[in-house]
Parts: sequence; structure tokens; C-alpha cells
Amino acid sequence: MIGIIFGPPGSGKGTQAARIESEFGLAHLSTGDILRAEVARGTPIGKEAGRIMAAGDLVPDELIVDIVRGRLPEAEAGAGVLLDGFPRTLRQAQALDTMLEQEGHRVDLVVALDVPEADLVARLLHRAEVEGRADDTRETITERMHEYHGRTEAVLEHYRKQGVQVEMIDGTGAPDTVFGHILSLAGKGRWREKRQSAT
Ligand code: B4P
Repeated sequence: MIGIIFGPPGSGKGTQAARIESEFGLAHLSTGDILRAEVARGTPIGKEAGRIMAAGDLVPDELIVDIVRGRLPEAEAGAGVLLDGFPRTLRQAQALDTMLEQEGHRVDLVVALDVPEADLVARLLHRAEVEGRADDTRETITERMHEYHGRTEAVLEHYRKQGVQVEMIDGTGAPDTVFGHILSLAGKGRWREKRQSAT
């Protein structure tokens, strides 16, 4: 089972991914978490990525694809993988498709969180107060939304065209309410087939 949790900045991808990971035993691969860990350790990747993230821009595709290529095989060895924050551009999606094809796999499901922009901005500004993340300033949030609409949104159409199951989820309620919507999907389509074949 290869799933993607998708949505604009602050839509709750990381929040829901943690719940999905523990409910379904999927390996959670978050490119945002990996990059923040590199920044915290002060590695060369972290130094390059940190500046870009703090400006609200997307880290170069080559760097992200190399990171995922290095971690995907181990993640794929288990019950399945949940990709969080990746792919974020069409080039990343094409690179992912090629990596999966080489293993005889493909993306099975995209869960896309739908939240109005005003709510996203409010959530991220609140997180800025609580966690003080460098990329949660008003100016940076505007740039991240711009990148999302300009470069990331197209990834959904890429998978729809391939016939991948793409499910839009109302991401506006409390985290548990949103997770309830996701759980109700688990009986549907390829997710159900994959869950049955995994048990
Ligand atoms: P991410 O770590 O993916 O950051 P995000 O989009 O802000 O996170 P997410 O949607 O997961 O929000 P969360 O659950 O935390 O990326 C950060 C940066 O890394 C990017 O801007 C980019 O620079 C770089 N990057 C990462 N991947 C990349 C890639 N593939 N290519 C290039 N660059 C890449 O939720 C946000 C807040 O809302 C939290 O405070 C949470 O508590 C709250 N919240 C969640 N659900 C809620 C709910 N239902 N109701 C109310 N609040 C909620």
C-alpha cells in the first residue's frame, strides 16, 4: 500500500499522518520532518534547505528526490508507506512513479485535505506562537500558499489522470473529526483491497 497524504500548508498532513501511521501500521515518510531534522543537526543538506524553508520556498527537486530515494526501499519493506509532503511538484511525482515502478509498485491512494485558506493561515499563525517554527511568519505563509497553488496542486491532477483513487477530505473539523472521515474511507476501493491482502 503506497498512500500520499496531500494538502496545502497547515492542512493537517502531519497531524493526520501520525494517526494513520498508528492505525494502519504504515511507515510514515515526511519530507518536512526529515528536512527539519537535517536543519537541527546542521548538516550540509540542512544548511541548504534551512534557508529555503525559512523563505517559504520549495527545496530543489533533486535534493528531495535523493532523500526519498534513500529512504523508500526500507519503508516499502513493511505493510505500506504513507508519504507526507511529497511529492510537491510534478517532477517529484514523476520521479516517485519511476522509483515505485522499478519495485513493481505504484501509488494506490491519495488522501487530499481540503481547508479554506483563512483557516490555514490562522492555524499556522497559531503554531508560530506555540512552536516558533521559522517558516510560520505571515510573509512566509503567503509564499508557501503561492508555491502550493503554482506548483503543488497540479500533482492531484497527475494522479487523477493515472486513475489513482484520489479522495478529497473535509479537513476543517477537530483533528479527531477529520481522522473519522479518513477512517470511513478505509472500507473503500483500493485501500480496502490492499488492507485485505495485507491481513
Ligand atoms: P511540511 O512539514 O510538509 O509543512 P506543512 O505543509 O506546514 O505541514 P502540515 O500540513 O503537515 O501541517 P500540520 O499537520 O503540522 O513542509 C515544510 C516545508 O518543508 C515546506 O514549506 C518546504 O519548504 C519544505 N518541503 C517539505 N517537503 C518538500 C518537498 N517535497 N519539496 C520541496 N520542499 C519541501 O498542521 C499545521 C498546524 O495546524 C499545526 O499547528 C496543527 O496542530 C494544526 N492543526 C492540524 N489539524 C488541525 C485541525 N483539524 N484543526 C485545527 N488545527 C489543526
